[in-house]
Amino acid sequence: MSTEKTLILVKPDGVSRQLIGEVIARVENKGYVITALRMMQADRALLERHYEEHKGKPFFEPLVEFMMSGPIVAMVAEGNRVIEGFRSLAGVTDPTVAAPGTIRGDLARDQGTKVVQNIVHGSDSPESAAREIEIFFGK
Ligand code: D4T
Repeated sequence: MSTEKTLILVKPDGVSRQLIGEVIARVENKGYVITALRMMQADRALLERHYEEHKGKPFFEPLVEFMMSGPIVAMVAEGNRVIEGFRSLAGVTDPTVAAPGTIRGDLARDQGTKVVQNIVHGSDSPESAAREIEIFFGK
């Protein structure tokens, strides 16, 4: 049985706040294995593909601008049920109410910006993970 994969992003707020190591440590301490990793400056075309489900929503343009505002780190983590497991480590989207103990709950808060700045992204299904890993790492 092959183990599951997920795409994790450390967003520009996480990189600028020097939380790359903190995010990686939480993923590795949980027991997942990081099998690919790259730091990059994402461009609009890549982000529009990544966030295509949000096209047309009021936060779409601020989201793309925010994600282009500085470097990001993309990684693939592997392990049984890693998709669900990383989303649990990350906490809910809104950092104000994300549970203490989670990445967003411990490390992020509402900054009063048009888009939520919440340190990390994690794929939400096996289909999204496959699609997103291809966007950031190719086939
Ligand atoms: P990502 O995709 O970044 O892991 O975050 P989530 O899975 O938790 O959230 P999402 O895809 O629904 O949203 C993507 C991105 O948009 C921001 N956002 C989202 C926002 O600023 N306002 C909103 O109302 C929503 C739903 C936060 C994450």
